[in-house]
Amino acid sequence: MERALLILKPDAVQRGLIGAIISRFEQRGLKFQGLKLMQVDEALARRHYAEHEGKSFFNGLVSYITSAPVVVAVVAGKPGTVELVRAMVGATNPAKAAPGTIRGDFGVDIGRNLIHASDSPESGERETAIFFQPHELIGEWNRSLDGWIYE
Ligand code: IDP
Ligand code: MG
Repeated sequence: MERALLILKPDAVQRGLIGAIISRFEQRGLKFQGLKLMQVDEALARRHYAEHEGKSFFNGLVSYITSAPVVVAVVAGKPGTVELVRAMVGATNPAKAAPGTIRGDFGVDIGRNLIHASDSPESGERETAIFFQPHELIGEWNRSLDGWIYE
């Protein structure tokens, strides 16, 4: 299974969009392996976004992601799942994100872009490991409709 970490950022939670956003992944047919509400602290934010350290938006990004609770989730599917999830999320800047994507349907500002999604299968594994303990994840579980989603 290929996995992506999702973070429904503080703006998504504050705006009451948890259900609307989670629904899209369920409706697409992706399977959740983990899901929780949490408060991200500064150390975790810096670790997660380490690749952006030193960029002009880094401090604002850390403040944003630590400003209020988030929902974190791991979604899994066949190879290609990370790319599919990124397509559902849309461009980083919601003002440029296509309608039909999460950012393109719910956001307008790059600093309030609602959701994080891993950008590669390797990032998916790295980020899953920093947000979830192994016992918080259900790796393999059967869903009766799986045969109607994958041939
Ligand atoms: P991504 O979330 O689409 O993968 P990245 O380039 O990895 O985008 O940037 C991580 C996050 O940093 C973005 O989702 C956004 O919250 C924030 N960010 C990126 N660029 C800017 C910017 O120019 N201004 C403000 N925030 C930014
Ligand atoms: Mg990124």
